Amino acid sequence: MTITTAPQAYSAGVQDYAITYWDPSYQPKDTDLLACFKIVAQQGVPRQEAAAAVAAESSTGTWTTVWTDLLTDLDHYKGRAYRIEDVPGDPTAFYAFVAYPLDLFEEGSVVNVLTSLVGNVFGFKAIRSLRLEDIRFPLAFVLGCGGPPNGIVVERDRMDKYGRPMLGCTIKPKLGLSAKNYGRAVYECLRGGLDFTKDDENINSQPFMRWRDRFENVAQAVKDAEAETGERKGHYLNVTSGTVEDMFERAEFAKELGMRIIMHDYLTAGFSANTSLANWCRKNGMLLHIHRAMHAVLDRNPYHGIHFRVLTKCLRLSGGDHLHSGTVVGKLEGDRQATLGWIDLMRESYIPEDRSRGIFFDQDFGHMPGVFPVASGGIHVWHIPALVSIFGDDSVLQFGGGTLGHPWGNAAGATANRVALEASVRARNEGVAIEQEARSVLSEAAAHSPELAIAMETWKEVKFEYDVVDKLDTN
Ligand code: RUB
Ligand code: CA
Repeated sequence: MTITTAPQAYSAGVQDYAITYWDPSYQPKDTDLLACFKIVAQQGVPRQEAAAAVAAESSTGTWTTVWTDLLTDLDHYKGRAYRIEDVPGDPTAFYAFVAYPLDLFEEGSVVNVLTSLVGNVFGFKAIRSLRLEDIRFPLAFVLGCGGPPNGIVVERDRMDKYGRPMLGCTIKPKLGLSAKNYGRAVYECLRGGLDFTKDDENINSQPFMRWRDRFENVAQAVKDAEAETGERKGHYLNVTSGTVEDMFERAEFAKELGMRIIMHDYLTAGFSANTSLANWCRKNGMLLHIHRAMHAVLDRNPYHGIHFRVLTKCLRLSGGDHLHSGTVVGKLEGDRQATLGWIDLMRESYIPEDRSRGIFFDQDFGHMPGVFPVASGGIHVWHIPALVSIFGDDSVLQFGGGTLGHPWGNAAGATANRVALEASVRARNEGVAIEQEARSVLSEAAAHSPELAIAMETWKEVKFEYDVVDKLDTN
């Protein structure tokens, strides 16, 4: 590193970004943090200049050259746009790859990485639109992050559940139930065969059900259902609050009640709160469920924002044991190949570049534990064979309406899901192509389960077949 103290080489002027920040000869180092942006430049702005401007504004640069550049080793600290690629099927946009030296970022802070990479640069006038498609976090950065407080293997032992996906349910209606009725709904779902129930993302501590009352009634329901079934059960108590002090007070109380798992809305509450809570969970032996409310604001527009695969990586580094991943088949958006890509990013320790799944870089998570993907949103018994085949065993399948909408009530809805799940897993283990054979697998199981038969009848016409807005870029 050379630092020039005499600024004799300086001449003032508007930054010609490409001169300093475009370097196609650069070979990224293993320790560099790499990013891929999808850029649509304003008319007349050359691609290299736009890519270099993004590299500059997200690292060391500003709109003009500054004499203090000569007081630092700019060549070491600057981000470099090192490659430009066409976007398949779209002549208006291009991918720009940028390499950042690791010492631009505070160790262990995804907050700091995001403030640089998706900070001011998104408002740049010379750019029509910008999307952060992927980040390669170097292993050196990964190892400085806490990651999931427990991870998949530890959670299976805690919950004493193996060889199948786990089953959950979001209690509905989303808002308005009193604490006592809420506890009753939880108990019915858990005794009927679910492993988990869940607070909805917007349940915090409203006037109709203050958090302490909810926690007490839910704790009783969990204990009663465990006693009745002889199985371990959990309810994700949402500790998200308007302040982090309140969040920790709620987390402490959940622990005092002997609860196994709590929940956090990581995007609305923010990454700093999330990492602090994950660290608390790790110290206190609590599992942490993560909801992604607000993600579609950031990730759904193919030309703007942050792709969900980036939000997935950031959450794994920040910490969480479960993360909502979409369902592919349910009521909410999720392209199949892209979803397979980000569920690999949640669970695997090494994920190679795979453009057919939208993965732009090899990603090494080292020994960092994996996160359970959570499939949730408009799913019901008919979807179970497809869900088992898409998500595999290390997942949580959650049916809100698809449990509580059962004409015979919550417990019957839960039983229908449990029977359908176990039948699907058994058929898969026997070598049946369960996605193609869904109808026969479920019908055979329903012959011995009136709860499943009624569920199949109730939701036989409910499908969510719409065009995907955020498709992978292909020709
Ligand atoms: C599901 C639900 C979840 C959404 C979140 O309820 O309330 O919050 O699935 O979406 P239901 P995602 O099962 O009744 O549709 O998991 O895609 O983030
Ligand atoms: Ca919800």
